Amino acid sequence: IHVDPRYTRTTSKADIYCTLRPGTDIPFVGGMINHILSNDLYQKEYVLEYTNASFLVDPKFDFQDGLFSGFNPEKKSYDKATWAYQLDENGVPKRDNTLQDPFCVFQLLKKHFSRYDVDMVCSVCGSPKEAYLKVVEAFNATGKPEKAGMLLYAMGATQHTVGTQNIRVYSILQTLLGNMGIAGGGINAQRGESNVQGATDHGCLFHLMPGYLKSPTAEMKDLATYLEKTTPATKDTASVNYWKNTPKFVVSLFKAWWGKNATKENEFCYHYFPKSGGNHSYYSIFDNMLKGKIKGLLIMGMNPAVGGANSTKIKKALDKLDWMVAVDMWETDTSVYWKRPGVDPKDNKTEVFLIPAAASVEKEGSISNSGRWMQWRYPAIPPYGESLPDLEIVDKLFKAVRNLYLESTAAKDKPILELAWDYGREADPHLVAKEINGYDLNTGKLLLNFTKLMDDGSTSCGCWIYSGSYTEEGNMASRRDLSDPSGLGLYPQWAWCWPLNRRILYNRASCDAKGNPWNPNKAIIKWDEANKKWITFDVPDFVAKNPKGETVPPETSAKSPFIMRTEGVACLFSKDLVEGPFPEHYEPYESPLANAFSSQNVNPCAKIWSGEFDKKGEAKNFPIICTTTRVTEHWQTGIMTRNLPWLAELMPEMFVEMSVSLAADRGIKNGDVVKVSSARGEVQAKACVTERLKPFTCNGKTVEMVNIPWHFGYNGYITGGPDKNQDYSANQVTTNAGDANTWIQESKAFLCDIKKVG
Ligand SMILES: Nc1nc2c(c(=O)[nH]1)N[C@H]1C(S)=C(S)[C@@H](COP(=O)(O)OP(=O)(O)OC[C@H]3O[C@@H](n4cnc5c(=O)[nH]c(N)nc54)[C@H](O)[C@@H]3O)O[C@H]1N2
Ligand SMILES: Nc1nc2c(c(=O)[nH]1)N[C@H]1C(S)=C(S)[C@@H](COP(=O)(O)OP(=O)(O)OC[C@H]3O[C@@H](n4cnc5c(=O)[nH]c(N)nc54)[C@H](O)[C@@H]3O)O[C@H]1N2
Ligand SMILES: [Mo]
Repeated sequence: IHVDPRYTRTTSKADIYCTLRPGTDIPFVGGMINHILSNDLYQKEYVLEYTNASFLVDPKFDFQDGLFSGFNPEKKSYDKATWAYQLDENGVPKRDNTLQDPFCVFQLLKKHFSRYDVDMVCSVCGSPKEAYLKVVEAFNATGKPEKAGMLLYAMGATQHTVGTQNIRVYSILQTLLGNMGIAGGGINAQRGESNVQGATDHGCLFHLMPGYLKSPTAEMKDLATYLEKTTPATKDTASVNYWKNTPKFVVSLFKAWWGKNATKENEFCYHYFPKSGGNHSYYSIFDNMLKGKIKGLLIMGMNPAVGGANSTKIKKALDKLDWMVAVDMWETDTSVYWKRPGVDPKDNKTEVFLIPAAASVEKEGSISNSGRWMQWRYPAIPPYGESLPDLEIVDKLFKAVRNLYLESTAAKDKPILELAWDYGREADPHLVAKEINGYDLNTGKLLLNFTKLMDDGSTSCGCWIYSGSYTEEGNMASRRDLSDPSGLGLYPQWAWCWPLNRRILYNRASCDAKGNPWNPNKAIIKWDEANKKWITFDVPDFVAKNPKGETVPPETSAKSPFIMRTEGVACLFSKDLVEGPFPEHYEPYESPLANAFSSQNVNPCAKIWSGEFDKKGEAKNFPIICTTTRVTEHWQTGIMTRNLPWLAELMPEMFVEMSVSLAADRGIKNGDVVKVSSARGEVQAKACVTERLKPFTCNGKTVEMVNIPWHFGYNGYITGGPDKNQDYSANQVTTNAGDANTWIQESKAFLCDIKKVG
């Protein structure tokens, strides 16, 4: 089943295709949820036992005209006090197992999504009813216990002001259908860059430390306060609440970083760790650069002059730098921004340094894929010329910085001088991998896995979820055994998977409370009642044996199958996101239509930037929807593919895809040069007039859409637009208005106008 605004190469392989207007996944899936709830298609036992459907919510909780209770219009944020459970005298959430109480999660969910009826949904999404119903019927049939359904998504879902809630709505759908934790189920984020999974796992996000531990903020004055604020607690004794182990993960992390200098007395060097204050995400960095608050930039393997949304603002921000160090394989559009078309290098004050980086095939290390498999790679050839692996570059950089402080006795320099940094003369990736796995500091041996971590300083671990990846038995990520005893494609001896080499997360949910698999033909784990033991094809996601080595019967783990949730169950209602406990449809920041669901047009908590270069377009000037996508022949900002003659020949220039009707309306023929303009800027490219794009009929109105591949810039063999001396790149027209939770840009749905040139 393919759900996409455009008919693509993927669509040509699909059994069922349904189009939708960019930015309308919540009504699309909301309608599926409504269909499940009105036709009793949810997996009853699963929903009752393994979700918070029966939990009672505060009767003061409310939802009116697109807003949940607790909204503060000045701050554009919610006070979440009323989004809480009713608690019994022991402080445990109250339940109604009949699911009839008007304030139980199930009834609130039903009420919320009852507004998403088929006609309303098809009108908002612009989806043909017949195709929509085919999707609904086929996918919702997977609610039967023995059936599985999987949902894959990537940037079509995330790059929206409601991006996080798009994924939330998928998770509610999959939970109602009992598709989480089973073979062939789940929600699979298709990770893009080869190691984007590893990057987030290891803390390359400003608000997280490795292993998804929350970064301390300035108010958290000491380690005790930090641990108290970030370790979830529950009074429900049935819930495993695995994050209760946070102190063990955090203390072991600080031991990995500051080694013997981290002691109980100095709070394991908690005070050495920089405290986060405010938003330091991608667009915030460039906003602060433009304001002159950031003077220097070290940029490693990234090309924001082409990849960043609203890239005119990005380039203007780069102009403000005193210095830039670019670590890359070659010059990128970003490192030569000072000589981009229309700019005189004499006007630029930035000093730019290039440090040559080795390519992925020239170095050793691991990458983690979308399935959390950590796979070890070996160099195929030595690094070219003077280039070095990034690890060695960072190692040399750190050592040089430390040398500058060697004489210092100032307290402020201790975090650098006392850092445990010892990966050899030429940094050895194996030593890094071992540090990540962690050590028993009493014996000096590598830890078996994270169940051995302690919060007293006797263990170290650079990323708790990877503990078990490099043990005394060796490097698990380098395993290459293709056996698959379950026949389910788990390949447990191929590479290594976090956590604990568990291939399917929450696999306790693949069986009923008694441990019988919902689908006996695809069992991952099952309880053998005759012999009173678990039969397992995957590492169980529950305590199958207690610390004494005794088998734990199924009833115990059935109460907490979703061990990472404080509640122990999957959450159909959750306080975690900023704009509401249920997903609600809001229009994109720039939309040709008013919201049909409420008078709240745009996500009330969206991240809206307000500066000289952050203009919003209105439909009266920019009536056409624009989206930006990839083509197979190019990679990302194109700097790795636009210089390869074969790929350049296959996909030689930027183009604008449009429907036959829009082209006719604007007097445009296939191959004509057209100008696409938005409130942020304009670009020129050739028109690609195609039957694959069709206008949408929404709320009785016809709306057109165009699409631009965003791989093109000004540096390289092929560049954006018909004129090599022009600065044309899709991101000059995109908006960087952001999702409310992650601040990712809305580059899949914004407004433009289009005209034939000349
Ligand atoms: N050859 C090649 N492969 C790549 C990349 C590359 O550049 N080149 N990049 C890699 C990276 S980093 C990533 S993140 C992935 C991205 O992989 P994808 O997300 O698959 O790629 P995109 O082409 O950006 O967008 C996906 C689709 O989303 C659709 N879409 C737009 N708006 C909506 C919407 O509101 N709802 C829905 N349901 N669909 C919508 C678009 O029409 C488009 O077909 O690809 C990775 N793979
Ligand atoms: N409009 C619009 N904008 C988008 C998107 C979209 O769909 N639409 N997608 C977004 C997405 S999902 C992504 S991931 C970003 C990508 O944006 P970027 O990450 O900025 O783009 P890349 O071209 O992948 O940049 C990778 C850089 O790393 C260099 N490189 C490659 N290997 C190595 C190495 O081993 N070491 C070092 N040091 N450098 C190396 C390459 O030469 C290149 O310059 O773009 C985003 N921008
Ligand atoms: Mo990506």
